[in-house]
Amino acid sequence: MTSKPSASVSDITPGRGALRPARSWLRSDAPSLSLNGPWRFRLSPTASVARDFAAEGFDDHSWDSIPVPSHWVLQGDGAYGRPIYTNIQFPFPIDPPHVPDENPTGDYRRHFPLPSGWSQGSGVVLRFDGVESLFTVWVNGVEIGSASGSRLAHEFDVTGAVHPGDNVVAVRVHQWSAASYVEDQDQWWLPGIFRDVTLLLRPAGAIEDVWLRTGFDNGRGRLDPEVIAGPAAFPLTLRIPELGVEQVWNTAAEVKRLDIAGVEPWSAERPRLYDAAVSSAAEHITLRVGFRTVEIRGDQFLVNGRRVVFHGVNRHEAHPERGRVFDEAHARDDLARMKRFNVNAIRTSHYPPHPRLLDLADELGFWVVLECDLETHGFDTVGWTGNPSDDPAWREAYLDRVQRTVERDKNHPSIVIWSLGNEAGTGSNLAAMSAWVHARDAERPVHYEGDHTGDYTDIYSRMYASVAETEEIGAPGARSPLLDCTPAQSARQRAKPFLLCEYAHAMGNGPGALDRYEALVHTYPRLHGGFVWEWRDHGILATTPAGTPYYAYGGDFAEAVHDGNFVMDGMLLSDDAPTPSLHEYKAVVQPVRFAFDADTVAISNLRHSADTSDLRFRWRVEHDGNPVARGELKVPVVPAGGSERVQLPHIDVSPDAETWLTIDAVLTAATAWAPEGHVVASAQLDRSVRRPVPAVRTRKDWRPGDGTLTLGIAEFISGSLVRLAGRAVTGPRLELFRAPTDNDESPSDGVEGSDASTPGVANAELWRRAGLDRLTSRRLSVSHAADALCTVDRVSSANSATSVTVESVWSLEDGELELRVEIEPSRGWTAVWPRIGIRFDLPDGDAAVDGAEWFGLGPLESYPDSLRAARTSRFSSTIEDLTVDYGRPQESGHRSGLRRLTLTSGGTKVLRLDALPDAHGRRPGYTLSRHTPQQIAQARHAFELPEATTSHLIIDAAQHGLGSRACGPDVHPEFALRPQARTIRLRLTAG
Ligand code: IPT
Repeated sequence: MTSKPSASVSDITPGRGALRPARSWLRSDAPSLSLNGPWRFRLSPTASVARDFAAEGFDDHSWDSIPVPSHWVLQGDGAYGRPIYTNIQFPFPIDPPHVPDENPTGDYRRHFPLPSGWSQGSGVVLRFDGVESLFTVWVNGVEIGSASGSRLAHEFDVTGAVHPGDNVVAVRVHQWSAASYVEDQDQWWLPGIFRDVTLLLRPAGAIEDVWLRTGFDNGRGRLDPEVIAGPAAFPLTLRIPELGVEQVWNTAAEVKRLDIAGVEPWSAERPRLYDAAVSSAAEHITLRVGFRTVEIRGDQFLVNGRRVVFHGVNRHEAHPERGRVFDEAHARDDLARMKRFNVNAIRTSHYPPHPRLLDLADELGFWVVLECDLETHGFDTVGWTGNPSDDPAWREAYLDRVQRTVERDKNHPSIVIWSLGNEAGTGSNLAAMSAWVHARDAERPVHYEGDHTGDYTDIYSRMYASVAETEEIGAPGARSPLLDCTPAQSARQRAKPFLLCEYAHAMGNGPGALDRYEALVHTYPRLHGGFVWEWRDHGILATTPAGTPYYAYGGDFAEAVHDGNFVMDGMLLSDDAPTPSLHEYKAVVQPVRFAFDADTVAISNLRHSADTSDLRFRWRVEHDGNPVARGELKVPVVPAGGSERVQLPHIDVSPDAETWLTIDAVLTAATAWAPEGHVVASAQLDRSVRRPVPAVRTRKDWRPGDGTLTLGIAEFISGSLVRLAGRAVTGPRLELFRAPTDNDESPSDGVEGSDASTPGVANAELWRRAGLDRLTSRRLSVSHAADALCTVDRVSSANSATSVTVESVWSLEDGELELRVEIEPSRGWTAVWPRIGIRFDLPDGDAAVDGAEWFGLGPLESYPDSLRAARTSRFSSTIEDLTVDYGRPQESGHRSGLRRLTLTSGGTKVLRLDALPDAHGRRPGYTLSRHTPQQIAQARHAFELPEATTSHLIIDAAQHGLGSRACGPDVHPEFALRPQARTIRLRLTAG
């Protein structure tokens, strides 16, 4: 053991002894030895345990074994503590740079044999690709150094410490350190050695670093190489066989720019890569090069001279069992899924991912905003007092972080923007990071959202701006001051390209209004799109004491402070299932758009640079959802930015069914991310003839009755329905409640939308106060007419004076049973309503109602501000598949635009409902579920829902929109459901 001063957990400096400058993560043929695998492991509750374990001869036989890479809180079934989820909050006292003495500390040890021949004349480097949060390394008892920067690579020179034969490496990892104050990202705190550990042989004449910067201009590629190598490495050869490049450099001075003809550019759409190699006599390094030029021209961000629109997602490294431990197959599947859903960009929120992820991004094609590992959000709680971003003591740590970020990943063509970090306030250390990046890489712009006034960044960026505010930013004539800006600063920001680094918070059921943001991007060229928050839920796979698996969120591990299910805010569920929001996103951002007129369709290509030669255009005609004709449209190849108008096929219009034409743009050939025939874009045209809706028959012969009778397939006792088509059924009862979505549960900031009159209060709270979840009713009257029954009920809730009058008329019309429900609110209702619906309960009896077939909008759930993925056709589903298993149970399953619904039981048709449009032509939606909204609202997880014995059908005249108020704008007023009178008309027949 040496007496070198060791790192203390409250050291602000970024460790001691790691190699600098940082360098690229390169593929080399120099020998290496992976130290991944089982390590000996011991966890201590404090940082102040004896360090004797680092000694070479220490006996670790009594220790446990843990896999590297892993997070110790996800190993050993709770034996090593549990994950903690916080968003902004620090899970320790705000006492920078100190952390509590209660500081879980993991000691790791393993032996490794030094491969023969490694110790002669060569260097040996030990690389850690990710350790959370502060670690110290010993080799054979010699302290090598320490480092922080959890998602950054750290290399140590261990040449003098290793010896032939058996060696032992020991690593001490502290969960908390000064660095935790600058790693306060919204995610699980997951300590441990969670990325690869590798021993690298550095031969004499090795190539230390290579950077092949590229550019592209009109078919010519520019290659601007930078090589860091000692004189012994020369001569060096650069080879790009496919381009006929073979360049020998005898000295460092000869390393010069190359101009190459006949090059195809790299883009996210056509990610053309060329294999390149840089070799010395001692080492052969291979890279994949993509030629592209990034530039800002005026207020536009261009790649290869063309404007880029980011249809992006924020991507965290999250896996339900592995946490932030990289799983390449899983990551590749995720990226392929992004491509299938028309996602073209990734922001690596909020730290560099595993280095391989960027190889995948280069290869599959994404515009990447690569973000540094930096966030100090918790200082917001104390008005940013003591924020490291503006404290000179932290300058070196900030610079070290951004240097490690840029150096590691600089070779990737997919990276088009560097981002300094997230939610770290503002200050001189951020400005210093930006200055360093500009000096090191003059070509890629620097992004940091927190620089609201644009003092040191190149792009204007915001998060969660409303549609109206985004328009104010983009519109040429707009003058209103921007957030935190003086008029002059506003003008400066308006002169830059704008992007939404986060928008459309996808927590639970939502977001709404994606299409409104998208429309702006195509109106105002300064607006460059954005990145949805976020790609996937971060649920952690856990089991209940009864053995039921579920996805845990904040609070499920008994954390002292936590932020609940705010970590379940992705477009993908924890188990990789895309939510309807991802389908909506795909439809909203589709790169090909269709505009119909009488007998032609204009097909526009909104891509960056790729034409449509990879697409075929299939069409089909359906009558009431039944296919009657199909074919293929002959469409000339449409260049990027172009449009072609083509003749529609002949459409056979049905006199007595709805006639719909659907056009799908599909891939002509399989790609790395989708099979042939994959639908990239689609559109529908309604060619139905208008058919009259049967008029409501007015009856004059109403008389009081006892309400016990049979009308066709319906049986009533005391005015209440008891059976339909031979099945026990109760209802209809007024249903105004929906199990609040995460957006419904979020307090209003009064900015946009429905209840700006009650800032600071969640809609769900207003609904509970009004008793919408506990309605009671009083029957006012029951009357009979020939073939008809009418009931009038007054529906209200405890301690409420507002009410709704519900008149239900059952009658036989043209031999069919019709139900007409008139819903009339009293005066005095204030807040929005979640829904205006009627509910039928269908007890299981001998056979549960367990499926639905319908003609209407589908196949997935849809809401008034999220309708773009829905199409009009015929669909069927099991009752389970109608509901999305959101991380926290909530409203789900509403299908809009209903025409006809058939309930099924074990595949047998039980009951058919035809929905008639109301006097304004509006159609209802339906929800079929095994639980009531009230039951769903009580459950924090799906496993808490009661055993179901009844199926529930709700026919909604209307639903409130979704919005994205959990973090962002409320439901747009157009889609907010104000209390109002509505009519529901159904025709019911036996299955
Ligand atoms: C924003 C964060 O940048 C992001 O990490 C995430 O926490 C998101 O919110 C919400 O899920 S910051 C917020 C104060 C707008």
